[in-house]
Amino acid sequence: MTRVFSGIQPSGDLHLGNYLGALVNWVGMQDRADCVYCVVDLHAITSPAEHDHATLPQRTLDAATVLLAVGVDPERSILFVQSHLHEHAECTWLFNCVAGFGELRKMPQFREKSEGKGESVSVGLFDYPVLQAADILLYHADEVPVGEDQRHHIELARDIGQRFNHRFGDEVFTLPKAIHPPAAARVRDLQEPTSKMSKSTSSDKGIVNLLDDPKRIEKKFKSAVTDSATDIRYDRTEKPGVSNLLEILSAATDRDIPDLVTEYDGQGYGTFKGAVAEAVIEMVRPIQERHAELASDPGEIERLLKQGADRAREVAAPTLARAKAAIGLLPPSR
Ligand code: ATP
Ligand code: LTN
Repeated sequence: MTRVFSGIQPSGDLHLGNYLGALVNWVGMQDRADCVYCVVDLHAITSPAEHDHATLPQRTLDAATVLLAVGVDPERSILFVQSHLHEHAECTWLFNCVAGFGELRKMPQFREKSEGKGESVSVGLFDYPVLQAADILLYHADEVPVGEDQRHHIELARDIGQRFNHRFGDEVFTLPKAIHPPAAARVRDLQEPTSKMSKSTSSDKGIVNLLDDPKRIEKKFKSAVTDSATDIRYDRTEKPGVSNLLEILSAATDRDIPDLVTEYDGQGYGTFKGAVAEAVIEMVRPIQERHAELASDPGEIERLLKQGADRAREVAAPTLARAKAAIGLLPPSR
């Protein structure tokens, strides 16, 4: 069966973009693949701006709770916290000796995040993609569902796996490929519909969090930026606000955009925005209910994460052992 691996950082509330662009896909893939999903807390400590050590444990638990609430099924899939397995950090060290300084320096995410930081930028931030390669390769993942921005990281994982196999023989690693969501799965900021909805750059009014209460969701959609015309049609360039709302409504109701245009054109923006709000509220309602139930019992989440880590280790530990032997490390005597 196809093996899928993906990870998400435990950084802040998850929003509608994360849900429609990534998590819906994670949940759907469980029907056709053997899925491994990870809250990547070791990645979260690579940049000082995002690393708040006081809140990280709770955010890690919160991220796992949201993943369960949206439908990651801990019976069918493996859900765990990255730092609960030492194998990820250890495999990163092996890969550090295979990855090149030059290829890491060129990674677009590193260039962006290190810009203007001079010499103070951490080695961890530089090494971020190598840790990500370890995440993926330890599980023999065939497919990695991620946003377009992660394309270079997945290519690097492939290159590292291929180089390792080539240099040390013994086909230790499976070479993964990235699976990108369709272009339509890009949710825009409600206030600035030409930019993506993003937890680091969107204002509170521009972003809909999965756990926002219905009143708040309604208010945000009612004040979404549209344009000065009144017609409802799909046109990304001329009508980015209306087009974004049409895409959200289409995703929330599972209806085609032309069908929605036929129904709402002529009814005015107020009615249309109200319909989008209502559809999103209905879509997140079961998630919020399930979240409230789960959050009332954090002990149970921790138990599920321990079970996930135990199952993850059954896959990762033998892979790491093979990699260590292949690279020439003497196994300890038993
Ligand atoms: P940041 O603001 O730090 O970039 P983010 O809100 O964009 O964060 P990430 O943690 O980078 O979210 O992404 C988690 C997942 O959600 C990724 O797979 C990413 O492609 C997806 N994602 C994030 N924002 C959107 C969006 N607006 N539309 C569709 N998918 C998104
Ligand atoms: N860098 C990714 C998160 C991530 C990941 C992974 C995704 C860490 N390890 C392994 C897929 C596979 C991000 O920022 N979205």
